[in-house]
Amino acid sequence: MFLFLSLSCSFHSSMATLNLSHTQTLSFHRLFSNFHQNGPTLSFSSQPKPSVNPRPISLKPYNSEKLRTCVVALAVKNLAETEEISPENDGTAGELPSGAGVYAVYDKSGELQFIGLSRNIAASVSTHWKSVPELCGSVKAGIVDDPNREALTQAWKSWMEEYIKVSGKVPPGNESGNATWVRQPPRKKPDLRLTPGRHTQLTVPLEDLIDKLVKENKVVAFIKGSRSAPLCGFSQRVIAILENVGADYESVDVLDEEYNSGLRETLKQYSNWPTIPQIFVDGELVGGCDILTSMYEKGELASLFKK
Ligand SMILES: *[C@@H]1O[C@H](CO)[C@@H](O)[C@H](O)[C@H]1NC(C)=O
Ligand SMILES: *[C@@H]1O[C@H](CO)[C@@H](O)[C@H](O)[C@H]1NC(C)=O
Ligand SMILES: CC(=O)N[C@H]1CO[C@H](CO)[C@@H](O)[C@@H]1O
Repeated sequence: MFLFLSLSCSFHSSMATLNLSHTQTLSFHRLFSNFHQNGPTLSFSSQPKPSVNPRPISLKPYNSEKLRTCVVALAVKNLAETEEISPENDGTAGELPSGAGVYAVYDKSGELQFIGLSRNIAASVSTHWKSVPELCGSVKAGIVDDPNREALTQAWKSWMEEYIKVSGKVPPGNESGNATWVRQPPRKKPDLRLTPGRHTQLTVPLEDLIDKLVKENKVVAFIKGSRSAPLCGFSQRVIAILENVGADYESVDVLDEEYNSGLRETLKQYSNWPTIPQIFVDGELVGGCDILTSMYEKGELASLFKK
């Protein structure tokens, strides 16, 4: 684990911050240039076994940026140590985290097929389960706590390296030109706003605006946060489900105090429902996350969302 991460950290810096022998550094760079060109199957048999000598670690010159990257990678357990989860048939049920991070999909015979990177692991996995069920058996997920682009890439690379190191090859789904797993990011509509802004005096009550909005749009999800970045687990789940069933829906951020000021409380009165998220279809409240989830699991949503 340690050696592995130190390799992955030093890879990013031409001035290696950790003391690696020349051969190790070289073979590592070769590994990665091969990997990026998607060259022939990688083989490590001729490489010398790195001598594990974790001490002393030379961290000079001190560079907080690099150090941070290393620490972030450490936050995700390595692939071998990560617990395997077997989602239900649709790939959505249970323990899968809806946060950002890295995930690995194994087929039913336990072969790793794909290592992916996602802002919403649960949503990505359920997409795979839907599009290529025959290749999906179980999944490992590593949440990245501070999911900036660099940290996510770092986590993805560390799993990739680990897999390549052990198996000598890139996961089949990550081979170049393989479009089985990577598809276009879902089209993102903007979230709807109830008002032109906090500074404008409303001429009609907020309740009327809500009423108009849910009646003029087939499916409306009132959530915390935006559809591209839901801010609570329930909202995330609702979005994941709506995306998964391919619903053409509108989203409204109840926490947007600039454009939807007062919405959170007014909505609860309007619908007589105490919690957010709330999903409306044809102007009627369907319910919140639990109800939507249960309808989704019973396969009742497709007909509900149909015209
Ligand atoms: C790196 O480690 C080797 C032995 O592991 C040692 O001989 C060498 O002096 C070290 N180099 C640096 C720059 O610390
Ligand atoms: C892509 O990868 C999957 C395995 O994840 C494999 O079954 C499929 O045949 C590959 N497709 C191509 C075009 O290589
Ligand atoms: C070689 C390679 O990295 N292929 C793909 C593996 O999966 C990631 C994540 O989706 C893609 O970005 C890579 O292109």
